[in-house]
Amino acid sequence: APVLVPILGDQLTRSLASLRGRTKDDTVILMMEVWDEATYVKHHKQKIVLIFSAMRHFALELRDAGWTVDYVKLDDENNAGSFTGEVARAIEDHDPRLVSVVEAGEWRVREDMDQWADKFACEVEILRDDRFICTQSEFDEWAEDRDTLRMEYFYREMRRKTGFLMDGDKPEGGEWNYDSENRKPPKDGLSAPERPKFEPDEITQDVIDLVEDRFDDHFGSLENFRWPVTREEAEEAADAFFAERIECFGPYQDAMVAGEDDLFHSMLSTSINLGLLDPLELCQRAEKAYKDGKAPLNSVEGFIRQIIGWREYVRGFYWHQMPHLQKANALNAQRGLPEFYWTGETDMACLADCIRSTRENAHAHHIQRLMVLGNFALLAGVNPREVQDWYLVVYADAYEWVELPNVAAMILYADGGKLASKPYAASGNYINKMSNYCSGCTYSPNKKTGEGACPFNPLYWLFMDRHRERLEKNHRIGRIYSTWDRMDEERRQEYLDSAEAFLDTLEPASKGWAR
Ligand code: FAD
Ligand code: DLZ
Ligand code: SF4
Repeated sequence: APVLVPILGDQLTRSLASLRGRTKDDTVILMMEVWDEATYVKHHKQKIVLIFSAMRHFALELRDAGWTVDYVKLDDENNAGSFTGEVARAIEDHDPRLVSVVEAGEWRVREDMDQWADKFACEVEILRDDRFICTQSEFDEWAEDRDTLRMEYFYREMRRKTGFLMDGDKPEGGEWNYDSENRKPPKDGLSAPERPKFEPDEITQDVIDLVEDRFDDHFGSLENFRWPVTREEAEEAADAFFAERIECFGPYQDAMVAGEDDLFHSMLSTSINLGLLDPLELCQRAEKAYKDGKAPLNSVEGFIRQIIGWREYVRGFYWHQMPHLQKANALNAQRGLPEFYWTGETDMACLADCIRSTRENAHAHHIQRLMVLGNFALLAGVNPREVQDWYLVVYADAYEWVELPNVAAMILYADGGKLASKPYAASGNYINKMSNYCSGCTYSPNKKTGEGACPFNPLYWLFMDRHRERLEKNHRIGRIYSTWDRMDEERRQEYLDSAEAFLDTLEPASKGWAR
């Protein structure tokens, strides 16, 4: 009897723990396109194409290398529609002596997986996903006894653990973090070299047809599908980043330019999360670019921090805070998600551009997700569940373990400040400084209230006023209230009225776009 190795859609690497040490004539690999996964939220069409196409390519690669792969397509006649149903069917077909699987990235799936040992009449082993460098017990130990969890201190531990950019026990260059050098506003006409784009091959085209047929009512356009779907393509995308964009990655990390959808970002998250690229290898390449004098320390440190810092940290945080993180709503935000998040129909130029990119590319870069889309949802008091669903649907790199901490804790402060030391609330001034959006907007960032005022301005003060009791005590934000208190009563009222008048114009989403 063979060993059955189920490989999930975001576990597409030959160095997966469940394949290590297995022999080809003694193993059946199971890969399954299942309806449950494709619809637990109504994912962006490109996200489904990406995952199915990458799965199909990976299955071929495994077969070419001599592995036996049982690949279940979405439309296969007997497809049971769920991971558990398909594993049960494969156990009947192959009569394995053992099911060996790598733990799922998401709570929902891991709960099901934890039942397998009881459900199935054969042994089941669930292996740790060692594509991540920090184990959960390591994270939990670090988090224990801390009221607040800060990425920065966790990150230093990961620097020590991996040895990246370490000079003995000191950080390279003397500082752990060079973010202060990474806030350059975009110069006029800032543009970046175009990233490699991968035209759909026959396999991808088949999946595109399937998705157009079966997921027609899902959000997003398929026209622009150019994501890497194999390790080879992903490597090419990484090569281009290290050759052409990493130098400016740091300085312009927070910049936004209308129509420039990628700027100097790596655009590698989809490939890393699928398993096509190894995060540690990318950090090694970044460090080498610095050592070879091809990229400045602030760029390289910033890139490495995103990966061994933020990426590892949010994963640890997710498992540490689940399942209650899903329901957290510390600021008691109750508004429905505005319809324009789905349609892009808003006269706020910054939001319109970020939503356009989201629809066309299933991507928006970090500062767009954080300071435009996220900041608006925070200030407008949109309820966390709907914002979570939106982010999980619309981005091709979105899995709950990475999406949820970023949305609930980072942008919405729904965890009450365990992850972020203060809410990332900002007025129009910030967006105006870091982008060229405002010059093409019907609103003016310099106008504070009344007609033509940038809505972020009054919303900012409404938010601060509403949450005064909680935020006044926060030493990073409390000072802002002296500015508020110095305004005369009438001025404060103008802000609040202006904000309420704007909020009254928001239409909540008209149909079930997400579920
Ligand atoms: P780069 O800017 O080139 O960064 C390099 C890599 O660092 C990324 O590929 C990613 O792997 C990692 N990284 C950077 N920031 C983060 C972060 N905050 N959390 C985790 N990893 C990070 N990233 C996802 O992969 N999936 C998501 O569902 C997701 N949802 C997000 C939601 C919100 C509200 C915010 C603010 C951020 C979210 N991020 C998410 C993080 C980040 O925006 C994306 O990883 C990034 O935009 C991907 O593009 P890139 O590969 O060009 O990133
Ligand atoms: C996101 C996704 C989708 C849309 N479809 C599938 C699928 O049909 N088969 C599969 O193996 N994986 C899919 N995925 C990715 C899974 O949701 C992902 O592996 C989970 O995060 C596991 O926790
Ligand atoms: Fe966005 Fe306000 Fe600038 Fe318009 S004026 S682009 S709404 S920040």
